[in-house]
Amino acid sequence: MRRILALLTALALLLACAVSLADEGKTVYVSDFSAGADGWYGRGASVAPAGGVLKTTGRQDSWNSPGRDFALVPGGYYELGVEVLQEQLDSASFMVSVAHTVNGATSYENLARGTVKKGEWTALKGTYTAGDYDTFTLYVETVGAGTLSFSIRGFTVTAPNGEPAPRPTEPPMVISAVDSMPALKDVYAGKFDFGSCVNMMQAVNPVLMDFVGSQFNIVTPENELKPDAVFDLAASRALVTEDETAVAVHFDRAKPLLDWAQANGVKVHGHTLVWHSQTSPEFFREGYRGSGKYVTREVMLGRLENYIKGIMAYLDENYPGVVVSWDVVNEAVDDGPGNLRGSPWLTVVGDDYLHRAFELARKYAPEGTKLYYNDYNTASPNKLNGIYRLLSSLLQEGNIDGYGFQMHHAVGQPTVQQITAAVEKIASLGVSLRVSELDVTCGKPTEAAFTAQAAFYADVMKLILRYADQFEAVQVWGITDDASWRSYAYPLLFDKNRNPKPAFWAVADPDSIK
Ligand code: 9MR
Repeated sequence: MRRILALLTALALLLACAVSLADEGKTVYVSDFSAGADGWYGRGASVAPAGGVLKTTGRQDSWNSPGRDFALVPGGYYELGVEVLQEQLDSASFMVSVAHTVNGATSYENLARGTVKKGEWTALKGTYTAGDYDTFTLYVETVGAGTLSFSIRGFTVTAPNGEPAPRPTEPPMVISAVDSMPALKDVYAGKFDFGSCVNMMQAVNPVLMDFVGSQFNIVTPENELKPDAVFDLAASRALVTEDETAVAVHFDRAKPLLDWAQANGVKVHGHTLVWHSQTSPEFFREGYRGSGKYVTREVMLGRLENYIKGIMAYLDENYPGVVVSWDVVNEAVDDGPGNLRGSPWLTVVGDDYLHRAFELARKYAPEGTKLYYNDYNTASPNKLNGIYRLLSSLLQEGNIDGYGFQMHHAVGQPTVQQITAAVEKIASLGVSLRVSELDVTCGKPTEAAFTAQAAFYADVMKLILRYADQFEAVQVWGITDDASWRSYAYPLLFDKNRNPKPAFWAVADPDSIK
């Protein structure tokens, strides 16, 4: 039905809008702005048509743009063209992008790119094969240059192969078992929390989030509390003229999930305050300039303090009690001999940077917040020894509460015996434990692969249950197979239609698998 409606609307659009059908019926849409905005509107900006041109002003962010809704046909192949003019910068990069929605969830793709020199009308051209979405909004945005005003003219959408045909109808999506499934949060209630990671695009999909709430009682923002999402480079640069240690933070990407968690009484695990990866290189440099020298240890510790303080203060004020635990430092041990891995933190602060991070997290986190060190490949012997040494040293200062085993595994790799040895060794330190990022790849989606995957999940859960007194949470790293960072190997508990896989039933009842 959705596709028939899309096709009918596409045909109606063909007949109704300012279309040049003269060239053999192949142009789907032309906007010359001669008769007004022609359905274009401002996305976080103001748009005004005049003399065949649409001018966009009042932008605050790079996505602020002129946009228009199009009834594209899923599966249809289109060519896009537009001319862009800007008169403020020597040159600026632009993109034509599409925002599409399916079941209320919006996602984005960039379709054409180009550099526009000051005062020169420049053509951007691209192609797009429309995906299987309910709605499509095409828009023209800058890459950075958030406040730049610009004009567009001659926006065209062409179907060079003739009128695009709708994709053959696929069987409707079946969500069969949801009502009759046990909830993992209930299965493990009283032992440990059970959760998943959730990203921003998922957090704004109410249907999906109802499902998340039905299964899980703790969520980790997949990327939205990482330093590259939270550290506000432009605002920090503005502050740093007064004080080299000043840091500005923002939570634009994390807010949808935090709002949902707060409204639904679901706990949040924060990931991550300090990491060698996904941290702006400018964070470590004078004036927050890429060309600046590394700051001194003292300045960097001041920045670390202000960063952690800013995060904790914002969350405590706006989401009191929601974030119950943090990965204070992520993945600091190398994969070789188990020493501290090279990172700007190590270079600029020195080898006590983890100790200082935990000290500051303890100082500013609300009382009762659990502070974790989080890492992967714990079952590899050298790394296990390195992690053990690090935890022992952090424990001497008393600011760490626990260890997070990421557990990104494949069926049988590592072996359950190796994982058991790792859990035993870390558990012997007496710290809290969590499985922070559990997934188990299984190769192709065959019955045999899913059965082997289920058996491995069951073994891991049996192990965790033996240490249930120490484990505070088990969290899978993703909701459905298609949304996993390793979607190519089907690592999670639910398929793309949210149907439970054998792995789900194994986790829900590990003893059912002998
Ligand atoms: O799942 C995350 C993926 O969306 C990101 O692109 C990636 C970028 O680093 O990070 C993934 O999550 C990682 C987590 O933050 C730390 N442990 C490994 C996870 C998988 O790569």
